[in-house]
Amino acid sequence: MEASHRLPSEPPRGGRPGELSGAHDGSGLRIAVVCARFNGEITLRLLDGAYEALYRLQVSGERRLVAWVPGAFELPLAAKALAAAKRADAVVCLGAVIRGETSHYDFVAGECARGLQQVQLETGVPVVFGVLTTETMEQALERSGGRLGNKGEEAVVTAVEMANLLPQLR
Ligand code: INI
Repeated sequence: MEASHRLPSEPPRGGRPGELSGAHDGSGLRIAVVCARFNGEITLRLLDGAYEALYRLQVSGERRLVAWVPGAFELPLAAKALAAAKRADAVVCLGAVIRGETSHYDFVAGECARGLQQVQLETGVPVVFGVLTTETMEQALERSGGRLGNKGEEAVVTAVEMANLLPQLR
């Protein structure tokens, strides 16, 4: 597996004096997942990966929430509602934007990424961009449980790490 696609499952650095890092330990955390139905063949695979990581990092069943939205364009609004209501310590957003023949892809992918970044900066709640933006379906399959890992799984690891880091920074 290429190094750049490795699952970030190594314990984060932070052992030296003055270093801070978020543990990969989800026990006690509330993690919300928002999943887009568009390109559902892919997003279901991302969600499977997310569930695996939630289990592995010990996020308990009653502290998880999964919400479905129509497409990636709707992810920021749902993430904002969850984050603003303080229903989660981190929000994981899953989607798949696959380039078609029109410029629709650019608007959906761009607005989704911009919106999710805006939500986390405005609310202070980590919002993770678990959205595949690919040229082809094959590339999306490779990154959703294929030979290049699973972006949904990686997104949950990032969410747990950030949710554990942020209280230490405040
Ligand atoms: N939504 C996606 O999640 N992925 C796509 O690839 C996609 N494309 O290419 O059109 C897509 N479109 C729908 C969009 O997210 C909204 O649901 C729709 O425009 C209604 O607001």
